Formats: sequence, structure tokens, C-alpha cells
Amino acid sequence: MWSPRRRLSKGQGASQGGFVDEVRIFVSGGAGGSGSAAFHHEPYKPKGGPDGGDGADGGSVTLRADRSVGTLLELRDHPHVKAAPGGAGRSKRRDGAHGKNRVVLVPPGTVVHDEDEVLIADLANPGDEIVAAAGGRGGRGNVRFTTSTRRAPSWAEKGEPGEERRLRLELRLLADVGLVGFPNAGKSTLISRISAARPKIAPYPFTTLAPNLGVVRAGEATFVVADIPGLVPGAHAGKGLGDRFLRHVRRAAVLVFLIDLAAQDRDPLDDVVVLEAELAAFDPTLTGRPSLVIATKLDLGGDRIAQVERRWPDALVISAVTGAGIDGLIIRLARAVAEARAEAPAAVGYVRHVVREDPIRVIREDGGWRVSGRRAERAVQSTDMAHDEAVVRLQRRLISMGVERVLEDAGAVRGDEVRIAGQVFGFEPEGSREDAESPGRTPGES
Ligand SMILES: Nc1nc2c(ncn2[C@@H]2O[C@H](COP(=O)(O)OP(=O)(O)OP(=O)(O)O)[C@@H](O)[C@H]2O)c(=O)[nH]1
Ligand SMILES: [Mg+2]
Repeated sequence: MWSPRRRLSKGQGASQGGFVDEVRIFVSGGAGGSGSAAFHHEPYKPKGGPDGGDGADGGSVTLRADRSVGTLLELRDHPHVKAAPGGAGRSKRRDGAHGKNRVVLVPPGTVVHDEDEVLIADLANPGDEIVAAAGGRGGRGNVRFTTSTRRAPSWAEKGEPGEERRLRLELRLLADVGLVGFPNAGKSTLISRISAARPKIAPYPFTTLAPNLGVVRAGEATFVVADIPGLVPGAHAGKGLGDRFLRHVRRAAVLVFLIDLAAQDRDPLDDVVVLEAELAAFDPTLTGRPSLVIATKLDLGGDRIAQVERRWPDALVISAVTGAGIDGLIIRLARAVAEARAEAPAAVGYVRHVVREDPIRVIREDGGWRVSGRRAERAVQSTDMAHDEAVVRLQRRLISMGVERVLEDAGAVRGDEVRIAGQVFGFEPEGSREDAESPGRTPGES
């Protein structure tokens, strides 16, 4: 019955006229630059002390809501966002240059989820931002490791890798009123009547393939209305254009169910039940949202007008073509929005400041053990394995992080092979659990 002229596969997000409302992206911070292990050197002078400068931090990737962007199109076309690496330290104590940050502008209303679908940020308002991938820390140069007993460290720290994350961005338009209705009900005609929005209008279903926003003036007040593509029975199961456009009414304070009094193929009075069921299937919290029933095409209404008024005494009957009932509608909507906003304020930006848990995990692998955990892996990655002293320092760090204890608890014994961040070590436990936290003794020093 409703044959879409164009089908969008589920989960792909809307796309009409360059409007994209869902993307998956990969962000990576720049790697930190390595520290330098240089020694002071001048012609005809004896070899001097260590003078290697620090590597610089890598650049970070930030997502920032900005009014100049209205779609996620740009990110769909360029889903890999990488910040620049930090410069390496050099001799004469010269530090590297900080990696250039990348700032990606997204439309206000963009919601950010991580790979596990955990909400990390709701960039609801212009200026809201989140560091999506931090740059790696730069490694320190050998100058920093000089002590009274270690005059000439010939090694330096390597830079840490930058953070990498896969994210799913979803745009939820910021509207006060969400217009929901069957295809061809007259939603686009209505929004073009009450606002400056000029969506395409045509006498067939699925004219609208992406949402339209319109700003409506009601005296002093203004409110934003969203016109979304039509819903059909079974939209939650992918019928018609599916139900993913409902994400754009999730922030609406008031929902409008638009009934087409001129519908030929069904009793439009039953539409409200169908629409409510589709909303509930998409997001059960939409069920409790303040709503209004509006019957349109009054000029073609006939007997149905009386039926509507009997069934919903509060309903408004209008014609977006003749303009009948439109002034009253605007006043009603403005009041409903004001009341609903007093109860449930508009979206505020939200950024989850995750104190990232960083448990050390040990798994049995190929007769050895594999250790994972961000801090432990980074410690290994920033160590210059070619230098014994640097390795000794790494061992102490791993012990103080509890890696040794976790390995022992897992059943590792002396001589087992342990892999961390691609490096292979022989397990040489230090001693009992009690002193596992004190970075005192290490093999080679005792
Ligand atoms: N007579 C009359 N026709 C109307 C009225 N409102 C809309 N129409 C007509 O109904 C048809 C569909 O209108 P649209 O505004 O495109 O409908 P829609 O709900 O946006 O449809 P989709 O985008 O396909 O979901 C068009 O031919 C409009 O001219 C009205 O109040 N009276
Ligand atoms: Mg339309």
C-alpha cells in the first residue's frame, strides 16, 4: 500500500539533501613524541652530560557542537579523525612541538555513544564539547632521569600512543514540538503554514525523507517544530521508512498526532492508536509525553469532524491549506510547550566524565599469559627496551600497579612467558604479596 520510492536500510540514518543523522566514526589522538637520549656534544670538547629534550604530547580530537553545522554528513564522508603526533625531543634539551589538535564541529543535539553503547556525551548546546580521543603523553628526555647516582642515563622514554575510540554519533534535533502522523497526513503542509520552513509537499506518501525544523512565532514566544517522515503500522519493524526518525522527537516537550480527515484507505481516527504503539515500541518513555490530537484537512473533513470532536474533546480541527484554526493552534501549542518545559526543562548538555576503570586482566594464552590494562600497556609501550635501566624502571612500575600480584593470583609461576602490549617477558616474581606495592627491589639491583 505504501511503497517507498526510496528505501533506506535500517540503521543507516536519514539522508536527504545532505542530511545525515547517524554516523560511526573512529577517532585517534596523536602519539606522544619520544624523549631524546642525546648527550651534550661540542667539537674538540670532552663528552658532556645528557641533554636530550622531552617529546611533546600528541594532539587530541575534540567534538564540539556548533550552530554552523546542521548535519553529520561531513563525518559520514570522513569517518576517520586523527590528530597529529607530538614532536620528538632533540639534543640540547630541545623539546618537541605539541601535536596539532583536531576540533570536529557537530550539530547541536549530537549524542555520542561509545562502542558498548554507553552514552558519553550529549552535545545539546552550541559550545558543548568532549575530548573524544586524548593525545598520548610525550616521553621524557634523558635529562629527566639524571640523579646523583645515575649521572648519564643513555635512555629516554618513548612517547605513549594516542587514545583510539570507535564512536556512534546520533543527531537528535532540538525541537519543542514533534509532528507525528501517517504519510501524506499534511505534516509538511502544516509546518510550512506556521513557520518559514519550506519542505517539499506532494499528494503522495513519503514525500519527506528527512526531518524539517521550523521556528514558530507566538507573540513574544517562539518554539521549534519538527516535521518528520510519515509513520506506518509496523514502522518499528522497518515498514515504510522505519521508525528511526522518531529520534528527532525524543527531545520534544509536546507531541502532536496529526489525523488526516481526508484519508481514503482507512479510518484515520484509528491512526492515533497506531502512532502511539509505534512511539512506545521505539522508546517507551515517549508514551508519557504531553500530546495533542490535531485533525487536519478540515476543508475535506465531512462527517469525520464531528467524530473527532466526540472522541477527543480537546482536539483541534484545522486546515493547513485554507488556514482555518491555525491561529488557535499556534496559541495552544505555545501554551502546551511552556507548561511542559516548566515540568521537564529542555535538553542540557551532558558530558560523562568517566573515571575510567582500568583493571589489570590476565588471560592464559599459548602456554603463557597475556596481560591487558591501559596503564600497564602504556608503561610497556613507552619503555625503550634496548636499555636495561629503562627496563628495570618498567618492572618497578608494573609491580606497583599490581601486575605481578594479579599474575600470581591467576597461577603464573616463575619462568612463565608473559606478554604485555606485544612485548614478551619471563615472569620473575619479586616476592610475597605484602611487598608487592613497594617498588623496592628488582632483579639486578639486589
Ligand atoms: N485540502 C487539503 N489538503 C491538504 C491539507 N494539508 C495538506 N494537504 C495536502 O495533502 C498532501 C500531503 O501533504 P504533505 O504536507 O506533503 O503531507 P506529509 O504528512 O508531510 O506527507 P509525508 O511527507 O509523505 O509523510 C498534499 O497534496 C497537500 O497539499 C489541508 O488542510 N487541506
Ligand atoms: Mg512531509
